[in-house]
This record gives sequence, C-alpha cells and structure tokens, in this order.
Amino acid sequence: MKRSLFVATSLTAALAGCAKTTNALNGAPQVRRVLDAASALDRAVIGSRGSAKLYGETDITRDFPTNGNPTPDDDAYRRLRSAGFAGYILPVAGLVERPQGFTLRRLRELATLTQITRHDCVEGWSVVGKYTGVPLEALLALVRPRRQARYVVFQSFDHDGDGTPFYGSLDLAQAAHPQTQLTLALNGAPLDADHGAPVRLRIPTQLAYKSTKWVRRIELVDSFARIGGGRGGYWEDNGYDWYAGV
Ligand SMILES: Nc1nc2c(c(=O)[nH]1)N[C@H]1C(S)=C(S)[C@@H](COP(=O)(O)O)O[C@H]1N2
Ligand SMILES: [Mo]
Repeated sequence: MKRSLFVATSLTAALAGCAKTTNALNGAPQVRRVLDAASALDRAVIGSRGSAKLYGETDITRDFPTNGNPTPDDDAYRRLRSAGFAGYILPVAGLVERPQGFTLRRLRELATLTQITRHDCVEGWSVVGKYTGVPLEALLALVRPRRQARYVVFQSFDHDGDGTPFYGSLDLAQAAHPQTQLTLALNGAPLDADHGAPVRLRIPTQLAYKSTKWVRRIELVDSFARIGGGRGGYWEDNGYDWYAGV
C-alpha cells in the first residue's frame, strides 16, 4: 500500500475504529486536513530522499504483465518500431539552456545504471525487474535546467480510446533522485514494444503509473497547469494523486 495512504488510513482508522465510518469520515474537512498533512509530510520527508529497495537476480519475476493503454500503433510509432527504433530521437526541451535531441545510440552510451527494483501497480500487483538505463539526473545535467524550471514533463506516443494523449510529470527533486531512470532494457534485453520501447521512465520510489512508457519527448516547465487536464499527468487528470510514493 502507498505509504502516505497507509499512514493516513491508520490515522483515520484510529479515529474511527471501523472501515465504514472511515470512508464516510475521509470526506470530512477536518479529516481531509489530516490526510493532506500526512501526504505532505510523506512527500517532504521520504519523497525525494528515501530509496526504493534493491533486489537480487533470483527475485526477478518471470512473466511481466503489461498495463495501461495498448501499445501505440499509429504511423509514427509503427515506422520507428519496424526499423528497430534506429531513427528514434528523444528531444529534451523547454526551460533548459541546452535543448537537444538524444539518439538511441547516445542514450545507450549514457545508460550506466542497472538496478533490480519492484514495480508496484496501484491496482495491487507488483513485479521485480532488472532495469538498465540513463540516470535521469545525468540527462538533466547535459541539458542544464534553467532556474525557473520546476517540473519534467514526459510526453508519450500512446493515447487512450478517446484519443487523449498520455503524459506524466515529476518535479526536479524526484527527477534527480539517483534511482530515477530512463530505461532502455528490461532483464538484459532491449525494452520490448509492450513495455514501453524504446525508452520509458522507471521511478521505483513511486507507483508504476508514474513510470511513463513510450517516451516521445521531454520538456522542462515551470507549471503543468496548461498541459492536458492540468493535473500533471494522464492518470492524475483521471483522479490519481500526482505524488505516488510507495
Ligand atoms: N505511456 C504510458 N505509460 C504508462 C501507462 C500508460 O497507459 N501509458 N500506464 C502506467 C501504469 S498504470 C502501469 S502499472 C505501468 C505498467 O507498465 P508495464 O506495462 O511495463 O507493466 O505503466 C505506466 N506507464
Ligand atoms: Mo498501474
């Protein structure tokens, strides 16, 4: 369970002593304040400093489910995929001093981080995988965020059934966390299309819905209020919390 939710639920459970009453209470303003305070404390204390647990080779899950939108199949993605993503370039732009495009070859050179971590879906399943990729911090150091930059926004190739494009965001502290990675390989093989090829985000300190697959473009911004539904991500626009610490 999400830690902030656990802390908050324990608090309200202690107050109420019964699950049904807890649900009713969750909506009450004074309880809402306790919940929000617990979440803010979690974000401040654990959010960008705590580390996710590292696992060993024998812990790696054999079968990896996929979740979220179907694998993109629009022309742009299909063309890239049929060429083994040879023509892929990841633009990193916005509030940076050195906007630039990263080829897959360049990203592979920068992919110095391999870590075995757990991927926790909010729906209640987890898998352990070996993820290899570029520490996001290293990429940010190359583009040099401007002083006004506060968030890193990840645009994807996929969209939902209504055609709404997927995107996600992190603040700069979360982005610079040493375990936050732009992943190129899963369990020793290049990422397959269903798991986000050619490049996905992997942030093991947060729930998997923050780990944006099929990254098409990265942009640094001072606010995400004017992007998508304005809440910082596709899932957030659909009601999930922006901060999703595990
Ligand atoms: N672009 C994109 N990224 C996404 C999603 C999505 O629908 N689109 N779903 C998220 C959710 S809810 C989960 S659990 C993980 C699933 O990753 P997996 O398919 O590699 O297991 O991807 C996350 N990243
Ligand atoms: Mo998920």
